[in-house]
Amino acid sequence: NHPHQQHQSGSTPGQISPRSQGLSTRKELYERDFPVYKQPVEVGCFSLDSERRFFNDSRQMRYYVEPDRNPNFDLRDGYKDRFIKRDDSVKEKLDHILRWIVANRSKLNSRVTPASSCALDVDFVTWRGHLTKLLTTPYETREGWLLAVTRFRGTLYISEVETEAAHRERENRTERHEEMMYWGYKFEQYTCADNIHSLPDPGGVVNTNEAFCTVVQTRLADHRLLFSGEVDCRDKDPNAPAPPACYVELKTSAEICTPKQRSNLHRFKLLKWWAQSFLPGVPRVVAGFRDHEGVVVSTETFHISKISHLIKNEYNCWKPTVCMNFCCDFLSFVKHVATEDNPSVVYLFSWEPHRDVTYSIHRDSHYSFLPHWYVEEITS
Ligand code: 0WD
Ligand code: CA
Repeated sequence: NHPHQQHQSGSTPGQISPRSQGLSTRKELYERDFPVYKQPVEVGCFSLDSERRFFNDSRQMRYYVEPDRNPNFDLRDGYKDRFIKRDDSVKEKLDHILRWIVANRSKLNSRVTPASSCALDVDFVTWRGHLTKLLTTPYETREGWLLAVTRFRGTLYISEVETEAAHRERENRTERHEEMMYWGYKFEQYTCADNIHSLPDPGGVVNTNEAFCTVVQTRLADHRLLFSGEVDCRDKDPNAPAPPACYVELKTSAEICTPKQRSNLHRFKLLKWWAQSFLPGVPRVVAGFRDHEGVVVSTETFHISKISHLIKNEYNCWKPTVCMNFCCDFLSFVKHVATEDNPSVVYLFSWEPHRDVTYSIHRDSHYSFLPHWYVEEITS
């Protein structure tokens, strides 16, 4: 049962160390041709309302309204008195995606397969944000991750577990950090309208429970993926291309005053922005640049397809192919390791910077994350 022999096509075996049974994250090992990544197709969407209730529709969709050339958005406005913050100690795991699957199962079983093999016709179900973390792993030097995996009816479900370090970070945030987390949502309020005919309402309440999520299907080499990601807004032109091509991702970032700051944006932030939007096929990111007082003084649109050219001039920069090949090899590794098809078994993959990816196996533990209602629904 040597991992080299089981390793599937599309990746070289060198990354798996036989001694540690781990997967290397060294970037040099992933510099090969860009793997096949099929154009992501939106298969559905869902909304979470101001109380975090699930709706199988696009009621929380918002529409992008291009800001002035010289915006003057005060991102601190409303932090004290018009802000309802989602309780981030509540771990929702994959629950919203699973609810979407239950409500839309007929869209997923297109092929005729024996009832026992692959009930969903996909290999992996996860959040887009978890895949973003995988894409950026070969370049990450600060934060590790924990990913719980369960094989159920042939499909591998991947759900993040908060690390000790992330838990401590969350419980010990400074007041400044808490406020800066609000700035991103406030920028959304300045640039998004509720319908194509209305304008943004900066006087309203910011409620971070609300979300619009796209559900996309795609394939990375031989891995069939189904994942969901939160989408900030869409182009309000009714003639804009179909989703996900009409979607717009919004970001805020510190104002750029020196060539060194621009270089750092390219080398570190654009990696995260590219990975997050490339995965679901969102074509552009609009960045609001803010000063130290939290006032947005300019905006800039980054086209995802142009980012790889933008960064080519940077010394020692990240490469999209390394990100995609690492993710692909990690998914192959997961397929080989997580072999027992059992909703209460969790294979816990863990990674810390400068280390290999390792795993441990947990039966009927607090790591189990597929809810009974889901297991029942899919089994029946
Ligand atoms: O419970 C959990 N462990 C997680 C829940 C982990 C990751 C995600 N979620 C779910 C939530 O249901 C949320 O609606 O996150 C959804 C968004 O998922 P995603 O698109 O896969 O996440 P990601 O790409 O990391 O983040 C997209 C946006 C963020 O925007 P910026 O511009 O900052 O990247 O979703 C928000 C945030 O606005 N966001 C979250 N919202 C709710 N819960 C979370 C989170 N844990 N993380 C980011
Ligand atoms: Ca955003």
